Amino acid sequence: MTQPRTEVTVIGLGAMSRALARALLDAGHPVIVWNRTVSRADELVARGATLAPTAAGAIAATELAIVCLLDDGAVHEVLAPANLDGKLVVNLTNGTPAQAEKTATWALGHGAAYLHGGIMAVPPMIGGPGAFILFSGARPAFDRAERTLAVLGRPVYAGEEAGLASLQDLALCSAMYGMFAGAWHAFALVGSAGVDVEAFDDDLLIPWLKAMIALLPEQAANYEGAAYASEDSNAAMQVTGIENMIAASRDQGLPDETLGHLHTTLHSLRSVA
Ligand code: FVH
Repeated sequence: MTQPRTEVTVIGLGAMSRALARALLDAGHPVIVWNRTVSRADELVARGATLAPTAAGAIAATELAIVCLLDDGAVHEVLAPANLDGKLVVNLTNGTPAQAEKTATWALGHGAAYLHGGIMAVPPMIGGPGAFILFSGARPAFDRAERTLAVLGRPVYAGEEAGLASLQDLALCSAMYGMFAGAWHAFALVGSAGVDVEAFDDDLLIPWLKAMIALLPEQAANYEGAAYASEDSNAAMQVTGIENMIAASRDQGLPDETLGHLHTTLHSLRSVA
């Protein structure tokens, strides 16, 4: 006999929460939704979700509430009037570890179990094989919800401290934005000389980045501070290369801020070597 699927409340219906609600509905979960802008629920109601008139009402309707709003301020504003006693609140709103710890303490103080999450996916990836979600908080709370949360993406337990998921989420996003910032700068550099940016991306940049990713395990194993150099790629040589990148950017009339911090960190590494 098939088990009935857990009822889930989804608070917030931005691009991400709508994707979360859709994945839950597709997996057969009854879903109660609430959003400040009511019209954003239309598509989900048409798919079978129930729209609650208030956030407090949506939270009262089920044992498990997933909250995914713009920021920590919105979370507190929306949850303040709700009765959290006996609920499991899973907060997937991006924020700092300190905010997660504070919200966890607040939710536990109101009788709820609490998990904080970091979604490592963009909305179209939700429910697909590439998505994973970091969770931190009490292990029994994670175990209780894991099967339902797995519908959204691969659940990864990050530890008991509520801030650990956010810490790793922000670290992963920092690495991602570092890569994107470098790529955007590279597009600007070659584009400024009339090189076909799409061909550059396909033929050169993507294979180059894939090859460089293979160096990360060695860098992680030898990580000692904020930068990395080796016998094969010493710091002084890297500083010279970065100075050339900065000079070329200036010659092409482009900003070079994304390179400045690399120059500073590698320069300091050279001075301690
Ligand atoms: N979308 C993405 O690519 C990323 C992927 C990784 C995880 N993030 C985080 O997910 C959170 C929500 O992001 P989102 O993409 O859904 O964001 P929006 O589409 O801008 O929707 C924002 C929702 O928050 C509601 N909201 C904002 N302020 C308030 C408030 N003061 N009171 C009540 N609700 C508020 C907003 O409501 P409305 O504007 O529709 O009325 C949306 O429901 C976020 O933490 C990302 O970092 C997404």
